[in-house]
Amino acid sequence: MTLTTNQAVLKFVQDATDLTCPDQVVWIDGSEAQLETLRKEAMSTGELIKLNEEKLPGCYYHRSALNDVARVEGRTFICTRKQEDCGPTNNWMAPQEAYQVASDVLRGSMKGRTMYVIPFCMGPVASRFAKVGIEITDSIYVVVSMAIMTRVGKTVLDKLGDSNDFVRGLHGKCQLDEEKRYILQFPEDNAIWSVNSGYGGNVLLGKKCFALRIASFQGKNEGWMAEHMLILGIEYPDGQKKYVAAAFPSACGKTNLAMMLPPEYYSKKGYKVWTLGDDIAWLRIGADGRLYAVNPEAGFFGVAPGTNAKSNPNALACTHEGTIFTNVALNSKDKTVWWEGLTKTPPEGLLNWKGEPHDDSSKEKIAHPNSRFTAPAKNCPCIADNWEDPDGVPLSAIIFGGRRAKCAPLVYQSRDWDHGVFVGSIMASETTAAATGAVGVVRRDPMAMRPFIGYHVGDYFQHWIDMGKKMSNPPKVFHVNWFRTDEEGHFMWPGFGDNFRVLEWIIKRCEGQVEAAETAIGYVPKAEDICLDALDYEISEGRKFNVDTLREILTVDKDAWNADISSIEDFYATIGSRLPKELRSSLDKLEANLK
Ligand code: GTP
Ligand code: SPV
Ligand code: MN
Repeated sequence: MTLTTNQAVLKFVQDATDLTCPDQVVWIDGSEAQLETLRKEAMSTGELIKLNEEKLPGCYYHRSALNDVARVEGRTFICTRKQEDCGPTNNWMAPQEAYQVASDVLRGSMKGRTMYVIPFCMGPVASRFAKVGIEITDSIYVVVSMAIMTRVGKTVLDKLGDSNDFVRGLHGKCQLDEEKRYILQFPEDNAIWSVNSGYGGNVLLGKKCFALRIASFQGKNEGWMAEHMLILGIEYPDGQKKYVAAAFPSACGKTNLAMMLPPEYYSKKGYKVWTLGDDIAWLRIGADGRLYAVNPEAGFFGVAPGTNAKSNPNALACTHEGTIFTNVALNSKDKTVWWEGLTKTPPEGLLNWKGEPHDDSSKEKIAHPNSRFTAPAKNCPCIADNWEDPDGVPLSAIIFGGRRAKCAPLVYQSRDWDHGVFVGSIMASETTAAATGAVGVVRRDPMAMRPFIGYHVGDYFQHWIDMGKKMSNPPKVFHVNWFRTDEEGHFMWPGFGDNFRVLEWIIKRCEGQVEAAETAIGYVPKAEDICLDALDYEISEGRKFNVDTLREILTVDKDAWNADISSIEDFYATIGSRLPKELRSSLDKLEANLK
């Protein structure tokens, strides 16, 4: 039964049906009864495994194909009509060719299968920030995951009415052939086609494909921004709340920061951190000239390894009900899950992420390093009561951050908005398991958006500069690095909950309550202004963190920065004439400062 009379939606579904030839078409209405039927069906085929109902009520286990465990940046394309509009950070394919290539893969691919039509909304349905999409898929895993990660069903079609303004997402698992895997974005057509994958960011089309790649393009044209950012609120003992958004690359700490527990030293005094989002923020300018943030998602697709009762108890609590686990280890005895870092030693009876019995002598990871949980946001013990506010929350600060063993200090502040855009534009980070390819290679990752900017990176930078001109009270811009290491490779900063100490300094700067030292790269804290009270961290055996270590990680190492300049120059050179002049002059100034 169709759920709408919207002619554009019906035509989209009909065209997809004609192409893929499914046995039947099922519209997702958003009801629990329908989702439950689908879960049962997926259990009967092994696509989902029901977990221990007492320990993990409503939770399921899923394995993706062995060759299909992360985003595939090399097979992700921005299909603009003109090649020059896609820019040097993206792969380009001509739209006509892309539709042809994907059609050839999709043709007849749903014979003998069911096609699901998922109406979904990114952002609270009633919000002016919100945008509608329709995802067509032949995967029940995608349906039940989208029902956690977004708002789905009839209410979304009601919001859409007879409008043509929706993103057309077409996903087919096809043969899961990695040689013919394509993640295709058509920003000028509001369309996304994804074939031959069944994994996360490749197939949950509301997430990276829509809410970042397509939405960043929409935002440029409509005067707003779509960013790879968490959103959190800090509550002060007097009840005041301040909000920040932070952009870190994939698997670099967004979920952890968004859900952090402040050190007991602070929580005893009444400080709290509230989560509003852990991955994506849509930003709009309010009538008061401030920047407001909304989380377009409704769930968390979080990295499992490393999550435990100490590092992130809130994230762990999110996963205790109504959660889907993908590519973690399965405890075959009691139908629970495990991953590296959950407990010190693995329990007996584990099947690894590939489904093989775990062998204790094996050096291989038991859970895949990019294994994930898909959990409803409402499960989060620290979810902010206003996380679905249709107007969003006003940002005091934007924080950029990467994984840099050397170079970037613990925290620094930009001189102003334009310089802040520069700071974001020169971000670099070590690659992680969130995408296929080598791990640990430093690459330029501007605003943590390198894989997600749906158009030309130079135009994207210009859009940031232009947004600054429209704000009378823009957020202050900072850069952090939790990942500085010593000569032996140990993390020098405790990180996790202790990152609160840096957040405290950042808000003080926003409120004009603390001085800073002006350096070649921007404002750096005086060591005595970062509170180290009750901080107890052992960097390595016998080596404790102290104020001298803090001084060390606050130092601007001119040699390291000078060495980075040529890589920044090379990156900027690829942008050519579309590089905003404000960024060129910031780089010239940085070079001069470092002399
Ligand atoms: P995506 O979901 O891929 O966008 O990742 P994310 O940015 O949300 O990263 P997440 O918070 O899941 O963290 C990824 C990894 O970084 C985990 O293994 C964490 O344990 C580790 N991590 C997070 N915060 C810190 C920190 O402050 N210090 C250190 N040393 N590691 C951290
Ligand atoms: C990321 O890689 O940044 C993620 C996971 O958040 S995915 O949805 O696969 O993109
Ligand atoms: Mn992410």
